[in-house]
Amino acid sequence: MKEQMIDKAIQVLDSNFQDGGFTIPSKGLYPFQWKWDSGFIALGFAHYDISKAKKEVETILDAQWENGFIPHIVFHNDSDTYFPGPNFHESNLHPLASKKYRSTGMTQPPVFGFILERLYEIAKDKEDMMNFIKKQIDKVYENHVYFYENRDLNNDGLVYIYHNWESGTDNSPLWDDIWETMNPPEYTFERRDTSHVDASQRPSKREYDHYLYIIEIAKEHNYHDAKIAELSPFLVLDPLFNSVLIRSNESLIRLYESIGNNEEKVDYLKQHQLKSVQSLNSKLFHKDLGAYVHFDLRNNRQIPYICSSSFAPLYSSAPTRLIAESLAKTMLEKFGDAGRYLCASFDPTHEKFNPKKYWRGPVWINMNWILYHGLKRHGFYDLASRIKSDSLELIEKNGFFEYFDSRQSNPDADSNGYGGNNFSWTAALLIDFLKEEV
Ligand code: 9WN
Repeated sequence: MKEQMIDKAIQVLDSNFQDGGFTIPSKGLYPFQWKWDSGFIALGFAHYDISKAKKEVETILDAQWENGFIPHIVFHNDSDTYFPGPNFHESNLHPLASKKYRSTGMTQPPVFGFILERLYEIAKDKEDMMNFIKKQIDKVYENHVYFYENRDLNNDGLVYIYHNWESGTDNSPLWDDIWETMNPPEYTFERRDTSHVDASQRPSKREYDHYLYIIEIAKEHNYHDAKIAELSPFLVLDPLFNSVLIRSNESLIRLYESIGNNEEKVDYLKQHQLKSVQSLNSKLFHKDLGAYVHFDLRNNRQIPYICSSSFAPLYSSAPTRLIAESLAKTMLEKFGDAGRYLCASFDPTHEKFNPKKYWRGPVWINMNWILYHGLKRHGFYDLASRIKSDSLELIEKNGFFEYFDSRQSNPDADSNGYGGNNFSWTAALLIDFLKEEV
């Protein structure tokens, strides 16, 4: 069974790999290269085709801007199956944008620090992988410097995101209260996603109006960071984004230390790391909820909802023993009742929970991978192995979907699999889960 699943996953990945040296997340629905997808996809390749793994990382990092920024989508081709595409985003408005690739002017969680380290663990030829890492690591470091120098508004080590697409958890109920503070125009545009996926599993038209409006504001100011910080109606501290940054800092520090001769960079990372960890715990941990929460900087208020991102700091060194215990307890009590697969993307006990709609409830395999490693790191082995076996069961029973219904007996559909099918990171992380001993 294990070998069969791995073979199927390899087929998914290989058929999504493109001639340009990058992998699309899913045919039709997502026809370009996405930043955090790319990192997870590289892990899958690394177990059976190391050159594709390296190519994937090399290609996305090649799209880095002169200021260290790495965009969330790189438009390698002219596909018209996705909206909004390159002509809407107009990354060339920014004076330091890549001249080689068209892209968006927003980013996604900075996964590449820990991805490089995991690639090293997986690689059989360590020397060859270390040579590759030596060539790429400064780009990842420059990306972290970009965040700390441009997006750390309060100089406390926490960096903001200015768009829900930067969070990776695009239409989470977390953002509903922010949408209420805005009144964007009703844009006329042709959605492409709903011709690939049932509309009941995707964001609404009105939600898209909000998404586009934030980009329009950023574009009016040529994607200038300081202007975005001043004017964007969406400005949020996200525990997932920040803990991924912290976790990637850890990896960069370890890798630079083993490479040697990089003291200045290591010092820079260590100093910022200290602040980031302290602020994550003091500003984003919500004691009464027993979870990390998001903070809305624009409206100066906490967003007091629990979602899968609330537990992501477990993947980093940030949580103290007490915080880690409290996170595991909340996850088990609210998200882990019998009859439910772990881990729903939004609090299943909350009225805003929707088991079928995108980030408003379904289980996502990349989040499960982060949570699995986080729980294990902090010694919660039972919960960790439940997340792993739930992930494998969901994929085995339903296929390589983008997201899954967390209800074990699902009254609404024959399959628990939703969104895009033959989805790359689902396949890649299944391989990494099954080959974990490496
Ligand atoms: C917008 C590619 C991406 C993921 C995101 C996921 C979804 C895009 C969309 O697909 O977002 O970036 O059009 O819905 O939410 O996490 O990286 O797989």
